[in-house]
Amino acid sequence: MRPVNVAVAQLGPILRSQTRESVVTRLISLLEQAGRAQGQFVVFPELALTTFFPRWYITDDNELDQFYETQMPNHHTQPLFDRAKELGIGFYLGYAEIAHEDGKKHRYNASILVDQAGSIIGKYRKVHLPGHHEHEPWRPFQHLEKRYFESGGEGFNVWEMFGGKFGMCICNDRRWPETWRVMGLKGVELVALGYNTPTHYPPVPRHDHLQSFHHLMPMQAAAYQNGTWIAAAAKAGEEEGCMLLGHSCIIAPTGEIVAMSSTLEDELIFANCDLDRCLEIKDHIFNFKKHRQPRHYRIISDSGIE
Ligand code: CDT
Repeated sequence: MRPVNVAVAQLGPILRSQTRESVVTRLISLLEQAGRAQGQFVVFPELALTTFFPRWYITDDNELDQFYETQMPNHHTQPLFDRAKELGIGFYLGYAEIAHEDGKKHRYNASILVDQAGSIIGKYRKVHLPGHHEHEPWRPFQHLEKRYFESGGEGFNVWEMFGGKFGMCICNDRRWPETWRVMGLKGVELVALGYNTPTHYPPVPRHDHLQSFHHLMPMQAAAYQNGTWIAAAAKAGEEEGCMLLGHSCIIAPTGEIVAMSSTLEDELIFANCDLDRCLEIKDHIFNFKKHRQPRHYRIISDSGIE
């Protein structure tokens, strides 16, 4: 057995006026609660340090920059790293990143894996950016991720943690089978992810009642088809007039939901995830070496849409 006691730390709304200090205080409180329940690894949401700012069309770069981190950890988040290290808890955290690379300024929707010693051991930059690039005033709220972020260039990786292979993705990535299969091919055993999912989808409102289904169904399938645990943390509830989906969850490699949040507020859910249970799938029904037929799958990576 390789058990890891995983806690998903769902966050309720974060208002635009709320400071980083007040948010980090909430994160530390959740971390400490997780520690009291013997949690070893805590998953926080996507863009967990601020409100979900892509809902606004912001034209002033200085104003926009306020939502991003230029360093991690920094003076706001250092107390979270320090407390996690004291408690010996690892964590996943999503945030908006400004990186200066090749003499240029880049913006990413990023996440990190922090080990029990408080060191960043993995970094991921969101690949699948939903929404739109230009201001679309007909929408009740914007979803300007395509404007405010570049798609990450490093793809989907896995890192050694807790004696297993941990992966990361962010929100919209969870809907794409390729996200999971790439990590699956790298032997992933637990994928952490955060999300901000509005329950109203302005382009196709007739799907609004399916938001939870469309959140859970691809992840349950992905867990099963790749033999991995999935720990998914929402930013939930009514945030600045926009309702965000809850249903943070932990999914077993069998595809079964083993824990799910029941509020739209700050809330912890737990599961003792035995990484060895991945073998029930990886060694049998989805034994890739024995059963995959990649020669028939080339169109997926070669071209995209025909
Ligand atoms: N944050 C994020 O990726 N949200 C999207 C909303 C889809 S509609 C633009 C999601 O896939 O949940």
